[in-house]
Amino acid sequence: MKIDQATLHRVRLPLKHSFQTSSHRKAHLEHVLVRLVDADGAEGWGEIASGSDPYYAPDTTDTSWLIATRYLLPAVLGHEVDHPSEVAALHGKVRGHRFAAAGVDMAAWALWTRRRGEPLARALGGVRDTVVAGVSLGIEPTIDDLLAQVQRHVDAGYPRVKLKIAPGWDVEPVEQVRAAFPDLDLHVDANGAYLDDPDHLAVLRALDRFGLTMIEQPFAPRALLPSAALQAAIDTPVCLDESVDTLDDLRTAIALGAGRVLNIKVSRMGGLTTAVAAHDLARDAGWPVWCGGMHEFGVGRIANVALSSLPGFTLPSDVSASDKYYERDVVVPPLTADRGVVTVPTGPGLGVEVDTDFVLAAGEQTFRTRA
Ligand code: OSB
Ligand code: MG
Repeated sequence: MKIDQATLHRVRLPLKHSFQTSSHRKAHLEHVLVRLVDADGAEGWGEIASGSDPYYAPDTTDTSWLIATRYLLPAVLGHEVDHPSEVAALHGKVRGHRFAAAGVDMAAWALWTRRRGEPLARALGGVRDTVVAGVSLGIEPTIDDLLAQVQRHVDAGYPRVKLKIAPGWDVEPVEQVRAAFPDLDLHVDANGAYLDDPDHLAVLRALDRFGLTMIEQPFAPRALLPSAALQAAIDTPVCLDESVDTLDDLRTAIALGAGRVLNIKVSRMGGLTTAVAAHDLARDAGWPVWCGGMHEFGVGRIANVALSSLPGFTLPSDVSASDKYYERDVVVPPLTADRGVVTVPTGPGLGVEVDTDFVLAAGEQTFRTRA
């Protein structure tokens, strides 16, 4: 296929319930939808799920927009590719900016599979018709508010709940949630907020007694040595998120024993192509994986669902139904979950339609063709 046209659409959606991590609070998301059109007029959509601010990753909505328009799209437009995995090599000189690259990669996969009449999940190597979704819950003003949020999502049937933690909001909320939900599949995510010092290590070790499925990203992204030392000292598996941007990061983490579980985020790793390769590497190392979310809109979340149908995704993914996040979504139909089970689309490409009227009305866009 030859990618002839590209359009970027900046879309802002308010969150139903604002979300706080160890580093920041957000009440809306501002993602960039990527539309690629080939020489035969077929189209594919991807999503650049950068944050508005550089608090999870260095990327932001603005930096991703800049890199996509100035570097990635010009490198891709007008080139003939036989397979979406070739797209990354076309802009291979660009360092970092994986969120932007992920949106382009995803659109190329969506386009290629749609042309072939093949579901995205099957093309990626998916083997499951349904995937299990968990929910990720932010830091709440009080523990009672948190307990109410957990109850709501348990009542909706989600079988796994992840709690954001931060120094000062850790042992106590986890202890109370565990006491109220003794059998729940529960895990915590620190987004790198803990230091390799005695006070923080004591807290992390104290979390070991709650039967958590994992402690996600306790230390800063590059702090793999403290992560390996913690993993050696506790029974709870350590899961890596921000520490693994590339396949080389993953090889290093595995060699060091810096964890035992991998959160694969399509955005963080630069696209579906690398996400599948990370899945393969983790499987060879005996690390179970799951697909993390960036509060994606329907386009990115459908891609996450397709990815989660691969065999190594044995833990629930952050692919909650659209109504967990937003009043309305950018795809039709929106994603639904039945007691936490999401059906993998079987139609060609993403298997859902993008609500183009809504996306076109949503705001800023830029159109590019071959120079
Ligand atoms: O660490 O997984 C994370 C959202 C923003 C930044 C970081 C993270 C998250 C989430 C969202 O946990 C999960 C979801 O999309 O449901
Ligand atoms: Mg995380």
